[in-house]
Amino acid sequence: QFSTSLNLRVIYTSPIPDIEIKTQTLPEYLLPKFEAFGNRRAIVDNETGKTYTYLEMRDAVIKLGSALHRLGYRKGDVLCMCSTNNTEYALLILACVTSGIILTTTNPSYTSAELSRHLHHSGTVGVVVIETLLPLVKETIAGDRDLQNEIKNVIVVGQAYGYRSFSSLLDDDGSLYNENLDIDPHNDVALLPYSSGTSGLPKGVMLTHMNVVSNLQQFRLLSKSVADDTSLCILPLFHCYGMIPILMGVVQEGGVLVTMPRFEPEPFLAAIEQHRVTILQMVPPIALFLAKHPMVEKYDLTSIRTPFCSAAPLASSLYNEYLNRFKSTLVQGYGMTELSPVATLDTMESSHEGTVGFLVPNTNAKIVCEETGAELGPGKIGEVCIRGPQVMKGYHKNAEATNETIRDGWLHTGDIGYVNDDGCFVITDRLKELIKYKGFQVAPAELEDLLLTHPGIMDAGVIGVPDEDSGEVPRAYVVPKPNQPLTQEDVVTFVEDNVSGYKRLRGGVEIIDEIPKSPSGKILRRILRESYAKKD
Ligand code: 4UU
Repeated sequence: QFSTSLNLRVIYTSPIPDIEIKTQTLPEYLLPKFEAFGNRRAIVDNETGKTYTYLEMRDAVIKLGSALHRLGYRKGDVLCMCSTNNTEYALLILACVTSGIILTTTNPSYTSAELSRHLHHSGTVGVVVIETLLPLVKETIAGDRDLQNEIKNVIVVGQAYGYRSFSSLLDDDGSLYNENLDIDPHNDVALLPYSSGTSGLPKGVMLTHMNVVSNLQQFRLLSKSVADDTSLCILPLFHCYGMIPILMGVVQEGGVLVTMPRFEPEPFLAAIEQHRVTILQMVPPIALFLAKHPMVEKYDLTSIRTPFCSAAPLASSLYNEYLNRFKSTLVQGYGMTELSPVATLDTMESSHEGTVGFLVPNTNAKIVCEETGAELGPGKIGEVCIRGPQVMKGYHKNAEATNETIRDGWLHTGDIGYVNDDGCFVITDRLKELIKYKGFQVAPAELEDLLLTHPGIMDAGVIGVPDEDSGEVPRAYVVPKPNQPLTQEDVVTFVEDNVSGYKRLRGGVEIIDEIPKSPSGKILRRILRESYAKKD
């Protein structure tokens, strides 16, 4: 699917005709569906067995919206959720997006310093936290005057003396629900997940109501998720993948979402068997586990109809191993937080080794040459750029990064790829500095900033290096200060002590004399990557 005109524009479109996307807010889009699905099961907590039907879920989100208004939260206020997956998380996401409150989310493995930056940067005025993470939140706020002034409440999922409980919000009568609903679908932000984009530190991604309403309708045409689907929500709800395609994608069809707090092999397999899961959204390390681990044979996983994999490159060998074991192709999707998040999708029928499928409808793509900016035809490799109603409004309080990323309406993904003869997209490499560890984002700039605070380090550069189990792992290159004893272990330990577990320097450390840089001072990561590749 492409067209070439005289001025050499090569713009790709979806094989599916564009659809009409009505201008709507998320409450206008979602709530009537919940009402129509009535007494069907909507969300189930795998740990506690707690279940909500669609009507109960609708009532719960209205009560939560009303309770938040009663507590003083107004349209546009930012609430932050710090939790692993549970039904409360799903309810809070739906409550915020259907009541004008902006939800931002953190990785539950954050350290206090990481959480502190997130709370400051996002302008959070209220926190919802699970009991086990309350000490972290308390410690983070207690040491910080500004956070103490800004944050109105800390609401606890579970029980904690002296704190308002999430369950008490569900006792609200719902009468104030309508108070925050004067929402502008094109401008008002619904969700504020964090992503480092093509460079630098994590940034708040402003997804408007129409970004999300559009993407939900765009991907449903290809994804073929259906009303009798049951999905196991094992991927984190704090990430765009969990919030939008998994949670909202399943509930917009009337399916069942089973929440699970973390990946543990036996409970994961048991949950698939017990709940007869039909649609399983994965990242490559989970697909790898299913394709390879002997334990998998002990469980009945025949209920899985749609094994879906996204968020990081899927190796051809893994695609084939999965096919051999399950006699079923893995269906892939490609996108990014900044794209709400879906840009391309496979279908069961179209899934091919190595491709990420077709553009979703109402979406254009171009592949541009990194050097000349020329638009490239099928088979030619360049940077993938995307245009459509799912392109974010911008980065929160960062016009510079927004203008660098969105140019003339085109979102520059920082991914390298091409379009094959069938019109399917193939992602071959990453131009941007982002590292993906098990599908989680690790921003090299963040680790470099940290390394520079070490008293023995003069300069530092971080890259991702390939790893079979997790996709990529961070590796640091450091220049010691003169006459300072610095060992590789010092550096690994220093990072380990200061960041969440998933950002650790699993790819090792190399002590070098100089970090290669461009004349403008940018780290030439390509040279570090090449030097690493030569080592093998
Ligand atoms: C190679 O990971 C995501 C979004 C995931 C997603 C989930 C369900 C996409 C479509 C879908 O249906 O977002 P971020 O912001 O965390 O990371 C985005 C980056 C991309 O720019 C790319 O480098 O993650 C990488 N990526 C992929 N790489 C995402 N999907 C793929 C993929 N193959 N299929």
